[in-house]
Amino acid sequence: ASPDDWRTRSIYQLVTDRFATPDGSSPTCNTEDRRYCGGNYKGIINKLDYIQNMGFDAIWISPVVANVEGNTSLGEAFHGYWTQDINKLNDHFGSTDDLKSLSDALHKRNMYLMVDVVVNHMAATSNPPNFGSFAPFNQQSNFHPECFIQASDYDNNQTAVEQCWLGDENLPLADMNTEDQNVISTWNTWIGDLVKNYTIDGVRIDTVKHVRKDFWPDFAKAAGVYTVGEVLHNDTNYVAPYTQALSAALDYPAYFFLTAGFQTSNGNLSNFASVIQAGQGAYNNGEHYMGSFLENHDNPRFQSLTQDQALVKNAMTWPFIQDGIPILYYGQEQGYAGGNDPANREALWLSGYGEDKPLVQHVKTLNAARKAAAAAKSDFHTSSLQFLVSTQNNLAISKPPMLTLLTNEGSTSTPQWSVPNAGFSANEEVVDVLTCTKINADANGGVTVKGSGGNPQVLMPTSALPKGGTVCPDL
Ligand code: ABC
Ligand code: CA
Repeated sequence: ASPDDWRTRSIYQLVTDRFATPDGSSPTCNTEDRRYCGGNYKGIINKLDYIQNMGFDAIWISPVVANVEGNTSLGEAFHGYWTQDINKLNDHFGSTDDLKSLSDALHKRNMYLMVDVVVNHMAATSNPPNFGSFAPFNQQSNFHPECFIQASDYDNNQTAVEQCWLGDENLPLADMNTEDQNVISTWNTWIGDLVKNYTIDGVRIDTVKHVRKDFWPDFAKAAGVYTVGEVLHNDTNYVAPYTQALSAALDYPAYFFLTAGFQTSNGNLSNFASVIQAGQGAYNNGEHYMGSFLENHDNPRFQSLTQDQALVKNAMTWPFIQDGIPILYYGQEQGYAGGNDPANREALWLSGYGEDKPLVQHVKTLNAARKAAAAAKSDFHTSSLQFLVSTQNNLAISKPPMLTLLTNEGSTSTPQWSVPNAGFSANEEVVDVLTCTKINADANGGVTVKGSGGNPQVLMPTSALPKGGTVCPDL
């Protein structure tokens, strides 16, 4: 599927080992142990209703290829990022047929499959690595000479970031020689075949800033589908060139300012707005096609930063009302609060998959409102949002027919937004889709809104909402 196909989608990111067991059992899963817990492709297939009921129409799964086996200094390769053999699947997650069945099951539901891929390195359990154990890259010359990336390299030595190694002495991530013609053509052939064999719709690419930029366009072309790159950096100017090399990037700059802005009333939402505006100017297609997220498997969950449910709801709202593609990390909807890796990779079965939880409902409404907005206004996805209010504590974000009101004042506050030209028609009836409360715009199409409990509001004209739909069915 192309970037344009993906832009209307909403992605549920899951860790394959931690999402669902094939028989629906609930084995213990102590995240600190860093061991396989038993989730797999069959488990995912059995729980697609749960994902689809929330309104997601795509999933992003863990890397699929064969990894380091057994225990290491950092546990087992349950996350899938420690490649050994790129031509075999990780059989902890199921067989070739199981992965094909997952792809089929998704497509029957008109859902997309995104697979995570790692090109930058292979993982070793000794130093120096036993290069002969890698397949097909079994020669030392397939790799850059060993040197570990130092923390200081990230700011001033891009060559080291690209050609030195991630990992450590105990678990070196042997860095591929992505300047070597044979390595390059092997990777390009491999990605084309992988996408074809499993009918993959999109690719999330790991460690993108660790490979020279001009490696990526040919790789993306060989993939032939939407490619979204992980460029772990907080600066839009650093991330921007990668949005030329791939379809788009994960919106890490937004992530850093989103979490900082909403985790306390001392956060600064106007700084957050500035970063989004910078992205609208700097990225290849503005913020369109960027992967927008509040949580992922590498960072502490938002609820490990604050438990204030109003702040949580505000921050969670952002990915669903903006220009890019929303991504929700599994477990966020169940209120999971794990801190840094590995604590943020909890087994979802321990939650019971309750669909009546407040944040499950929140996500469901947001996905449905996004769909309704696109159905009501044909340029919803192609238009670029505008900040009509941007102060330290409040934002009003216009993406017609939606006007989203966010605040970081917290659950004990009574937020207020005054938006003189909100873009509605004179006196138009609008509804906050999160509470189904109606108000009327003023004679200039503006609104003055007094909220409660520090909650966000997502206002849409009543006329833009289908009667009997998921959003406020009783209007
Ligand atoms: C293991 C342990 C962890 C331990 C780590 C050192 O080793 O589990 O507890 O902290 C996989 C596994 C991990 C495992 C690693 C290493 O392999 O999932 O559990 O961690 O064995 C991707 C994936 C990630 C994956 C890999 C490796 C790469 O999403 O899941 O990890 O295939 C760097 C890379 C980034 C990578 C990330 C984990 O490490 O760039 O691609 N993610 C700075 C650097 C970043 C760096 C980050 C974390 O630190 O600039 O490049 O990411 O080390 C902002 C700045 C940023 C700064 C952040 C922290 O602050 O703008 O630049 O990031 O303000
Ligand atoms: Ca590299």
